Amino acid sequence: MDDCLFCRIIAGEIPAAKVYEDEHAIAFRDIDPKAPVHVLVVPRSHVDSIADLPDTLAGPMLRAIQAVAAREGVAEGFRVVTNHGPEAGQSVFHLHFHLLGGRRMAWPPG
Ligand code: DGP
Repeated sequence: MDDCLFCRIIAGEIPAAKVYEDEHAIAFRDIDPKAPVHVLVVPRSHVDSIADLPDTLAGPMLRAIQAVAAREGVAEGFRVVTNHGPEAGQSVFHLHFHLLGGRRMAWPPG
């Protein structure tokens, strides 16, 4: 999608600090990190949010999250968040999983 920020990052039109990529997913550092490790794990194909995630991508996205956690050195403790819709705080409408780690997490989240 031409007007999608993350599609443009995936296409290489907008720079991002990429930390991982495979056939289905790419991952890059969040521009406004909320933890020492804050990576966005994103499907290459455009999906608006988790509400539209097809079965064929569900497993690959989780595998990519596991791989990024290992690569970032937080496999022992990390949090995964995805926001669906403005009410939940979604601001970029291309599915992304926030992978957060490197500090102790509070619960419940805000
Ligand atoms: P959400 O609010 O859940 O839709 O998260 C969107 C995240 O995307 C937010 O944490 C900030 C991040 N973000 C927004 N614009 C950019 C950008 O241009 N580059 C990168 N790396 N991250 C961005």
